Amino acid sequence: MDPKASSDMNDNDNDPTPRDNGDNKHGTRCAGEVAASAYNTYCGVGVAYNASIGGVRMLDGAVSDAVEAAALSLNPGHVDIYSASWGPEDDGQTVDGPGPLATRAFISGIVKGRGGKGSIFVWASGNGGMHTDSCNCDGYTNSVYTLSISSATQAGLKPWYLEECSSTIATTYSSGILGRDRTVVTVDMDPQLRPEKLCTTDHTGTSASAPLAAGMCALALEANPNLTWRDLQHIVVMAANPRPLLRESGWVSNGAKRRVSHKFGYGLMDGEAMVTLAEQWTVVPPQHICETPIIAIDRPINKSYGSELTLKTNVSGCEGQENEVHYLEHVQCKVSLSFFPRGNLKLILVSPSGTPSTLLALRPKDEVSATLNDWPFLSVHYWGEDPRGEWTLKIYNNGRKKADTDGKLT
Ligand SMILES: [Ca+2]
Ligand SMILES: [Ca+2]
Ligand SMILES: [Ca+2]
Repeated sequence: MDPKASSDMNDNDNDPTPRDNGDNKHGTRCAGEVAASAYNTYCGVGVAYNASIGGVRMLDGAVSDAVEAAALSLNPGHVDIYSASWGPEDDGQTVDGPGPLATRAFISGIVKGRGGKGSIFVWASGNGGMHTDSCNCDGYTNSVYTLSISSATQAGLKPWYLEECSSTIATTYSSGILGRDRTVVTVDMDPQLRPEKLCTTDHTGTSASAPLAAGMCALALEANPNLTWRDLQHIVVMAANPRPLLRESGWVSNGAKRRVSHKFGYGLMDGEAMVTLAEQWTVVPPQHICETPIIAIDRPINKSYGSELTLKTNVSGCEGQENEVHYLEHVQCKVSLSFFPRGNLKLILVSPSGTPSTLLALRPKDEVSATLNDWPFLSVHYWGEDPRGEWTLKIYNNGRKKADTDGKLT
């Protein structure tokens, strides 16, 4: 346990030991997956047992933008990887993300963390599958700066809690159907330190997947500490293995001939493949950001069921300029619109290579709100593609709920 990677934002002290109310074991369980010591006689071993680990107590009290920002920027010269298994409500009707301070914490971590190589933020993609939630409506996991991690059952299938979206980069195993599929073995919290209560065989959900990913990222950094935050994302993409997960539908081959899925990203993370790649990795050139001209012409979104609105735009990839993009990593599509109910809408972006990516899937429970305000939908599905050519955005009104008035794409 590393005090320099620890803090208690709820009680404003240095000791993050949880308050024992029977419910505050989540962080301890996640920590055990990453760094439980080798050769211990209690539970399984942590993925990265040479890593030191700290805890940030922040969710056992009022959570503000400032608290989140402080947690995400804790000692960024010392902490390499931040693993987060929390976020907005998974109720299938929320569109919410980091506030201004947390956003600055992410950017500051990317720019200044790890001596300028960039902090690694690993994020659970969310457990709202039962409420048809979309992880692209969660601004933390939908962020370019986070590695968003999904879950697969031990059989390589989609678990009931999984949220599908285009910002998920890869997957690790976790729980599935209770009683049939296994759950994750890890350290548990017992304030009395009773040996028979120090372990659990019941850690579940994408919360249990993100720490496994964080552990594998730690192994890659152990093999090669020079990796930047983008190198690590490249390594995750290249080392991910779709084969164990191919029984699930929805895989497409993108323009770089890499299979990708809205359920699992590029596939099951493979620690050995990541370490092998890390050992021989050449650091990628600086990130180029190319913005296409904003299309700011209002267009109606027809209220009738099955209506469809198509926009096309030609993209140069800033060819010939200093910020020319030779191959794609993250694609953000910022959308402002109003339509009620918002959950009726499905947004699909198609790249010049013909790769379709669902930016927003139908969310039947999202029938309380009507607007998206410059929401930066992220797709990682175009990784390695040439940006140049015609991009198509399609907006479908395919929800079952009746819309009374036309909406508007702005
Ligand atoms: Ca404390
Ligand atoms: Ca969610
Ligand atoms: Ca992300």
